[in-house]
This record gives sequence, C-alpha cells and structure tokens, in this order.
Amino acid sequence: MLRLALLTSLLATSAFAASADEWRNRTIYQVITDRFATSDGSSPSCDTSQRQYCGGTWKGLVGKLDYIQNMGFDAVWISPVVANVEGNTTYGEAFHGYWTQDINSLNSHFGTADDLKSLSTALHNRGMYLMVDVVVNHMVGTADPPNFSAFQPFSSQSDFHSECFVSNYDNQTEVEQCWLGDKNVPLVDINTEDNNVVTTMNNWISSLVSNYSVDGVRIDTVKHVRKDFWPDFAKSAGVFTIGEVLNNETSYVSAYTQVIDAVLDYPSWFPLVAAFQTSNGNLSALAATVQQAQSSYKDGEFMTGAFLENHDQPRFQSLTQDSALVKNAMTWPFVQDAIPIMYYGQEQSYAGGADPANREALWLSGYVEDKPLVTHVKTLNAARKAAIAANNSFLTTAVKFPSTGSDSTMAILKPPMLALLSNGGSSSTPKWTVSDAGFQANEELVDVLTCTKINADSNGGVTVQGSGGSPQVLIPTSALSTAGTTCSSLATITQTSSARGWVDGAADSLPVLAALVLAVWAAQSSLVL
Ligand code: ABC
Ligand code: CA
Repeated sequence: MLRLALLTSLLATSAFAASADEWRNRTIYQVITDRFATSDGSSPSCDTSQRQYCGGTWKGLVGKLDYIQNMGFDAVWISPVVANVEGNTTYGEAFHGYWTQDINSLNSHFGTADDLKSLSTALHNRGMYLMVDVVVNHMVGTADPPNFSAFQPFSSQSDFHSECFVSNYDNQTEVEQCWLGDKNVPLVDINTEDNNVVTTMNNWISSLVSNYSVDGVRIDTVKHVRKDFWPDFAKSAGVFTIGEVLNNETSYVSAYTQVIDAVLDYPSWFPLVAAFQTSNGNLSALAATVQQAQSSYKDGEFMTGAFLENHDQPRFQSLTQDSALVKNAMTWPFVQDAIPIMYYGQEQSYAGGADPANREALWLSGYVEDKPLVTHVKTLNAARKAAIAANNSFLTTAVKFPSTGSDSTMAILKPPMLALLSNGGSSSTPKWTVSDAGFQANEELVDVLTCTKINADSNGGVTVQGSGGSPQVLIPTSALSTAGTTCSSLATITQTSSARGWVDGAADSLPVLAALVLAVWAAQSSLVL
C-alpha cells in the first residue's frame, strides 16, 4: 500500500503536471492535429487552399510518435482540442481548431476523449510531454451578429464584449476588448472582466489539464486579454504556460513574462527571419534583440519558446530555398537560451507561404527520415542534450555573442557549446575568428554537424574556415559521451551523466525514478500474485 501511495505521488508530481522548470531542458515539436497523421495511416489528398478538414487525428498522432521521438523531441504541442464551428465559412472549416464553440466538448473530428487520453498516455510512456493549445479570448461566430446561444458555456450576449473590430493595435483597450476576425467570421470577444466568466475559465482549464493529463498549455491571443487575468488562469492550469503575444517589441512583450511562465519569442523571430532569409540580412539585429530580452524579461530568454516557423507565418523555405541559409536559420532555436520549438514539416522542407498554405498534410511527405533536414534537426537535438549533460549550468547560462570579424557571420557562446552561423549562403566560404570563445588552450573540439575535429588556439579562441555556407556547432570532445549519439566515436567521456551534470539532471530523473518504482512494483506484485 505504501508502495502504491509512493508510486501514485511520484507519478502525480513528476510525470504529469510539469512545471516550468521541468520544461527547461525539453524541445517541442508543434503539430496541427488535422494535418499530421490519419488514424489508419492512409494518405488522403489535402489541398491547403480549400481550408477543409483533411483527416488527421489524435490516434494518428499516437501512431507516428516514433517519427517525432527519433528526431529527438521530447514534447509535442497540439492544436486546440475543443469543439469548433461546424461546416463551411468564408474562410473554410475549423480544421486548425481556433474557432471555439463549446469549451466543454472535444472536437470530434480529431477523435474521442479516450483517444486524447491515449495520446497523453502514449507520450508519457515515452517520457514525453503533451502541450495543448487553448483559446480564452474568443468564441467564434459565422454571422454578424453571431448566434450567442450556439456558444457553450458562455451563451448570453452579456458574456461578451460589445461588437467592434480591432483596427488600431496601438490602442491597448481596443486590443483587449474589441473583436478579432471580421463580420464573416467574427472572433466574438469574451468578457474576461466578468467574475463569473473568469471563474468558469479557471475551472475549465483546471479540468482540461487533469482530465487529459496535460503537461503544458500554449495560450492563444494573450495580448488580447487584460494582463491581470492571467496569473490566476495560469495557477488554475497548474502546469507550464507559454503564451502567444504577437508583437515585435521586447518592451511590449516583457510585461507578459510577469503574468505567465513563458512567452513565444516573437520579438526575436522577426529579426531571425530577416537575418537569414537573404545574404543581406542583419545578424547583429538578432543579437541585439536577444540581449534586450535577456535584460528585460522576467527570466531573461530562458522562459521563452524560440521558433523559426509556426502555423501563422509563411514557412521559412517559402522565403529562401538556399539550403545553407535554411540550415543556419534552423540551427538558431537549438543553440540559444529559449526552449526550442519546431513546426512540423520544416524537416521535410515544406515551403508553403502564408496561412492557409503553410498547413500542409505531413502524410504527403511519407514521413521519410532519411533526409538532410531530418538529420540536421536530429543532430541539433542531440547536441543540445549533450551540452545539458556536460554542463549543469548550460540551461541557466545566458548566451553571449563574441565578435567573429565579419558582418555575415555570428558566434553564439553557451558553454560548452559555440555555434557558428553565417548568412553568406551555399556558395560562400564563411570564416569565424573568435578570440573570446572561452575554451581551454588548444582544447580539442568537434563540429557536431559534421563530426570534424578542430583545436582551439593557445588562448582558447578559434579560427574556423567553413564551406558551402554551412553552420558549425562546436563542442569539446571532453563534453561528448561515447554513449551518446553525437559524434560518439570522437567522444572522450565514457558515461552520459558526468558528475557536473547531476544537479540539473535531477529534474529529469524524477520521471525515470517513477518508471523505475513502477517496474519494481509491477515485478513484485506479479511475484505475489
Ligand atoms: C483566417 C484564415 C486566413 C485569413 C483570416 C482573415 O482568417 O485562415 O487565411 O487571412 C485562427 C486560424 C486562422 C484564421 C484566424 C481568424 O483564426 O488559425 O487561420 O485566419 O479566423 C492566434 C493563432 C492563430 C489563430 C488565432 C485566432 C490567434 O496563433 O492561428 O487564427 O484564434 C493577431 C493576434 C494573434 C493571432 C493572429 C492570427 O492575429 O494578435 O494572436 N494568432 C499584427 C498585430 C497582431 C496580429 C497580426 C496578424 O498583425 O499586431 O496582433 O495577430 O493579423 C509586426 C508587429 C505585429 C504585427 C505584425 C504583422 O508585424 O510587431 O504587431 O502583428 O511588426
Ligand atoms: Ca479580448
């Protein structure tokens, strides 16, 4: 009995209900459920321009977790799960899930409550986390004025702000209390100043998280709800919360880092795309934005999500086809302070433009794993894990940008990792001269993207001559484990968790411990039976 109680409490406190700290060392794969995988593994056609449901389900996702885990991701963010507008609208069907009609029912296009629970269980069995996308700001109508009685549980007009469409994004009251969308598909703005509405929302998120054992919540349209709504909502969720605040100014976004655990790092996304989409991009503008965030956000850049693509923006490969620029840009989220997030399909070189073209069905790719960008992301995930294991303060050490001697290159130092990026493109031969790299004199290093060795100079700096515009990610061979997947033949340490790695590793070891207890308990019970 004691054993069972211990097991239950371990599972309750670690494997589920993950805190912000437990998300720090993770990397997240973002999917639109409707576009990721079908239940029976079939490959129906999916014309993105039609904006219709294409057939992806939670059950389909369960069947493709190997694909995600093989790339090294240990968390999955799924699109919203609640019941949406049914049928066609001016902007198609609600396949993306953001057009809520009833927060207390699930969207049956994606499966049943048991299917969603099975997804959660399947992820947990692999030591992975489930993040669910939620919308608090609005319910969605299909006419103007909307049919309020179609909404649940907010079915009276007084549960909503009165009609006006957001047009001036510099007027914060308007941003919070007017409606998004338009008269065809109004995003009817919920009255989040009303106490009953607030209580209902807080109870709802708490039940959603516990019913489906959700580990983290991505919150939509955060800047469209008053800031002081969020702390209680986040507390009711009881798990890691990361919010979407679509703005390019760190000064605007930083206020939201005070009210929820984390924000999607939109301010860095704008200069990231601009830096790498052409050879004329400004790399130092990216560094400057990151430095602003490091000094103005509640937890610096650590409690943010870094991404190159998402479901609202044109895919990076619609902006440039240069494979070196793509590889450099993709490297960024994995070598800096924030939690890396990758949007499904980037690894398959999907190149759809603005919404809805950026929401291609992944099954049309065949989920081929033997592809350059799949290998690239796999290596980046493994390199990040190796760096975490080698330095117990990796996750809490803010990146620095030592000078490189040229405008078309940048160096990102996060010991024991030194990432060298360039936007010269595939016909360029980038060169990085980094005297402030902080390695030991003549230390042996390896570029984990190619498993090529180089040595630091006598002052611990590096001079690296690249080729084909490719990025490099340098890690000392003394930080690589022979048991790891990163250039293990060059590694010089023979166990995965060095003594240095133990403290931060402790967060990770709780689920492992729970699994161990479970195994021991199961073995003993079967002996007794
Ligand atoms: C549908 C169609 C589209 C069609 C549109 C009119 O209707 O699919 O093809 O063009 C969901 C669906 C969408 C759907 C919308 C509306 O609902 O996914 O497909 O579009 O029906 C979140 C989600 C998003 C979701 C919603 C709504 C919100 O991630 O997927 O959309 O639940 C605003 C919100 C932001 C929201 C985004 C779509 O709209 O703030 O939360 N995303 C300016 C504003 C931003 C604004 C943005 C886009 O424009 O400041 O607030 O985002 O309209 C920078 C500035 C930014 C500026 C950008 C453009 O430039 O710093 O402030 O953003 O320099
Ligand atoms: Ca609002």
